[in-house]
Amino acid sequence: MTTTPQAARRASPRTRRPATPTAPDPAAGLLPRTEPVRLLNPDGTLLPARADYPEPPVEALREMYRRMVVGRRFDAQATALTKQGRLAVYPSSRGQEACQVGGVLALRDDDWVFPTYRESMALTARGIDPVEVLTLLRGDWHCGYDPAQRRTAPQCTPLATQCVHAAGLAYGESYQGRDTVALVYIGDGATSEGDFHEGVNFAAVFKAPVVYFVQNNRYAISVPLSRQTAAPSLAYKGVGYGVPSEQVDGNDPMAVLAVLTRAVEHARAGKGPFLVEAHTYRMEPHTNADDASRYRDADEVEAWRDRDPLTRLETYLRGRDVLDDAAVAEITEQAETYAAQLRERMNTQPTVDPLSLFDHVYAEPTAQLVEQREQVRAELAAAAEEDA
Ligand SMILES: Cc1ncc(C[n+]2csc(CCOP(=O)(O)OP(=O)(O)O)c2C)c(N)n1
Ligand SMILES: [Mg+2]
Repeated sequence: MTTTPQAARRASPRTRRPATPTAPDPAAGLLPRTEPVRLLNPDGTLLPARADYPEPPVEALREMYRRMVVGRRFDAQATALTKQGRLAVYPSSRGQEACQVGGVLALRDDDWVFPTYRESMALTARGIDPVEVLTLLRGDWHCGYDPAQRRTAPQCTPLATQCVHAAGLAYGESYQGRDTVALVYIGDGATSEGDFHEGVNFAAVFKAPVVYFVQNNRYAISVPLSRQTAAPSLAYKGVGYGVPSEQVDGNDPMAVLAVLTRAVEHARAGKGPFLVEAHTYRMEPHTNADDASRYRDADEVEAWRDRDPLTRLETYLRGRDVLDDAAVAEITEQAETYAAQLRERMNTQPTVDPLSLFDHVYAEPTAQLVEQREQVRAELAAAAEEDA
């Protein structure tokens, strides 16, 4: 016997039609938390433990503190060297120590770093000779260290181009079966550049193991964040490319290390790129050649002084009994020695062969380059003859 639909409805009047199943939101896993991850309060006290970001080992945090102290001293010394005419220009990262050092500590030695002009401190924290780091800013040579040997790209001045380089390198590494991760340092302003979007998109499509680490220090020279983007935060730029992201308090060293460690693990596990935005602040002008008082209030700078990443970590480590006055004095002394040696070595003027300018531009020099090199050689020879 067949039953009509009407008869069936009459037979069970209380039966409800099943709700249309809603598909899970494919973007849900990609969005950052609405609040930046924070593990330490600005006064150095510990926040309640969280399962998603466990506290890094205390020995790692102590080493992070040491490198931050030495890094800050290096930074002050480099700024002083510009005043003595020993450096052409220096972009300070004072205030950004947690990011500078945290990015490096989250990596293995055989991972790659793609820095900008602001990452001198990160490079010294990676163990690169500070004189070699400052070679570019002294104007002697494009890069003072061997990028292949140090697994560290030359510091990049054209904004965001390193995003594309890193995507290519990381893809190449994974293509060859290696589990290398590339970490890209990039500023808030540079996330408006096409190369940022192209790099992130390529890395996402080809699952390249890259961590894009945005140091949002609130300014791109004089342009404040409010004129840079209308996005809820820069971390949200990941979702459009299918890249998971996170925001972190960039002045909380513990949180920066925890978040970057997880981001690096994600990339290394073959899950593709990860985007981290660190909220921090550039305490000094853009470079020694900039006057920041023309575009920001002293009150604003003062307010950020209370969120200093060094005192925050120091207070925490003292509370854990892994740092005391004697240990702080020893680390401070190490930093002073580091700065004194740098000062001394930077007082020696390097001899640079002007013709070396033409080396390494291309693997095989072009005809034009050979011609230009010959022109410079002839001019130098003529000048030497005049002097004789
Ligand atoms: C392609 C390109 N455009 C413009 C510049 C000039 N420039 C140098 S630094 C800078 C600001 C970058 O700001 P941000 O990305 O926030 O990095 P920060 O300097 O704050 O670390 C600009 C516009 C450049 N170097 N490259
Ligand atoms: Mg900036």
